[in-house]
Amino acid sequence: MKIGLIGFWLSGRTTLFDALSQGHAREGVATVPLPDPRLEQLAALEHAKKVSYAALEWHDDLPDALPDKPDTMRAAMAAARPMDALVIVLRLFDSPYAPYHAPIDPARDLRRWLDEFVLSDLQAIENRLERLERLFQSHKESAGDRAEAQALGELRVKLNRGESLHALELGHELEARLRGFGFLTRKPLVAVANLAERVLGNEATLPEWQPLQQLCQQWGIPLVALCAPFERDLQQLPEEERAPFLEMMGLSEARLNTLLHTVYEQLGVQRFYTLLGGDVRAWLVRRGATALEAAATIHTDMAKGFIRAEVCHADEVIAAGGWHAAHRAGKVHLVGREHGLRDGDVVQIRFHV
Ligand SMILES: Nc1nc2c(ncn2[C@@H]2O[C@H](COP(=O)(O)OP(=O)(O)OP(=O)(O)O)[C@@H](O)[C@H]2O)c(=O)[nH]1
Ligand SMILES: [Mg+2]
Repeated sequence: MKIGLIGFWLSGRTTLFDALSQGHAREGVATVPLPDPRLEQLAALEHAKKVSYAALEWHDDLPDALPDKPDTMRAAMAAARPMDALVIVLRLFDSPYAPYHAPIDPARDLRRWLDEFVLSDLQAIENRLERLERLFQSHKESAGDRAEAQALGELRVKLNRGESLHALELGHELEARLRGFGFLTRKPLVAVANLAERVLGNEATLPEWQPLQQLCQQWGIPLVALCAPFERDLQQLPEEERAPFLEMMGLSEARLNTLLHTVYEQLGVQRFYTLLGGDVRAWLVRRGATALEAAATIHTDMAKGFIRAEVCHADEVIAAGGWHAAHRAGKVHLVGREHGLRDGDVVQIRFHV
């Protein structure tokens, strides 16, 4: 899944991206594994030869955007559409190099992005409705076109009222038709307040914090505070030195992990695990996915030849001391294709080819 970093010029996007990618990036794109202690425990119990984390694809290749240059904003919106989620980096540190809009005001910046999302989506809706209108005039439309026009009309009303389209349930068919638009106001969003290092951990005392937090709450956008250069430096330390370093700063966890976790939560996905031939692996599926969807994620042949799946939650596998032990303890269940998986299930597909 693609995660796009957006932010105004010099907000610290690339520094954050460097912290995420740790130098393993190509042309502003990096595959970043999701931290997963359960996977590591499973791997240890199964004596895995290979451990494969579920990963997200982070993008720092969206064009630079300046709030007072509409064409740069439009270009950024166009590049953001294909993303599955957007992380909006907001400057909350003072910098002599950031010449745009002098006082620091992350709430203003976030509002500016949200306004742009609304405008951009409205424009896309107008364009599509115009085209549909022409189709209706020539009486060549299908029932689906009619339903789409109606749905788009409703979306337009909501956007004009300044409401987000987040919570909107459209039904399977419409959802599929509208997916191609990549509506920005429907995307999972996470706001990042990029702080100066000296206020890290005390961000709530900043005068800019309250209005930002309020705006985020109003829009249902989770907010993560971090200092991008600090996180980048932290990642460069050997793993065993990170915890003491964080402690010294009065922090319990790397904020980068908080960000990864928050993005994961917003994506509407869940994890499942496979233990195949010494490769212990985490996969992502949509939240509430069935055993058959899990099979299809692994391999189309597994879905085609699906017979049954063996399922046991990773925590139970770990508690039992491994997959075979979980079997012996009667913890592994045999389920059919429609069985809904839980976040963290270990899944073994039985199939014929
Ligand atoms: N004090 C401070 N400086 C930061 C922070 N994050 C980034 N910087 C500095 O701000 C400058 C810009 O950072 P970048 O990460 O390149 O910002 P960007 O958003 O990618 O900028 P563009 O790609 O040019 O739009 C660099 O000099 C960073 O070292 C921060 O949290 N605190
Ligand atoms: Mg950059």
